[in-house]
Amino acid sequence: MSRIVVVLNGPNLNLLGKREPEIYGRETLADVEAECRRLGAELKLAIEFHQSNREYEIIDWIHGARERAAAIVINPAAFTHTSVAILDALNAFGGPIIEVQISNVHKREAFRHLSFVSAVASGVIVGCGTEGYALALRRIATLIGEDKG
Ligand code: CA2
Repeated sequence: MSRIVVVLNGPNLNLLGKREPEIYGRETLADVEAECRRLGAELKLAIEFHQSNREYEIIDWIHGARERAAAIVINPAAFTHTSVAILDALNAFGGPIIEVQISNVHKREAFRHLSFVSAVASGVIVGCGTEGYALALRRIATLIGEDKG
């Protein structure tokens, strides 16, 4: 059984740690990727990590995960609140999906309270900072079970 986990990041998350640290913290996306790879090795998960500012690229990575990856971790960033296209792509993926929101979107503007992605997610991690990615990987390891070699 596949232990590939595709970790997807939406628009502007390339700026993580470089602006608005009071909302998103001081870790950069490279720090987040390094921690996902470190924890992935511990949990015997093969991490594929991507970020894009383009909706179609995120959709293509979701399609590429079908029948190949065990799970998807996704922070769609602003596309969370707008993208039926990403929801439709995720609906065609068979495995578990964990949505991560770095900030507590429910404490923020009303337009951030709606997530199209939550409708298809197995779990949602909100407001735990960049630690949310590690929590998501641990949840996936629980859902897919241990590596029996
Ligand atoms: O809290 C989250 O994870 C968000 O997905 C982040 C998005 C925002 O649009 C969502 O409502 C909630 C924004 C990502 C942009 O990240 C930046 C990081 C540093 C500086 C500027 C933007």
